[in-house]
Amino acid sequence: MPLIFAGPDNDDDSDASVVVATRPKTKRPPLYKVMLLNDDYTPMEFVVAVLERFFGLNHAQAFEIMLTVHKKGLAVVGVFSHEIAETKVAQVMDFARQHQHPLQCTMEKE
Ligand code: TYC
Repeated sequence: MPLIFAGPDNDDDSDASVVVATRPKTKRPPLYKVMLLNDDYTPMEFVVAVLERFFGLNHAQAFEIMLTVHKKGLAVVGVFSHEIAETKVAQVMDFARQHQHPLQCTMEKE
């Protein structure tokens, strides 16, 4: 037969604090895909130069991604935090505008 004691507690802590295990909410920030779009006018060498300059790709990697964009219409060139993605898009768009090429670069939540 269980003995249930329902009287006042006697643990000397005045019931002042209750420790509850919690799981800290550490939601990782969302990531953004940065994409390059194909067009009929931007020279291939310019796109390769953009990929080397702003995305740290070597020449072979840059050429391969440029060809993917050329054939498929677009490609993801990197995945970044919102702030970094915005910066990359702005850098590419500014550089393309300076050289009067219609190259388009966009970002999208992953
Ligand atoms: N289609 C372009 C050409 O034939 C090359 C190109 C590749 C343009 C990738 C844009 O994002 C691009 N000159």
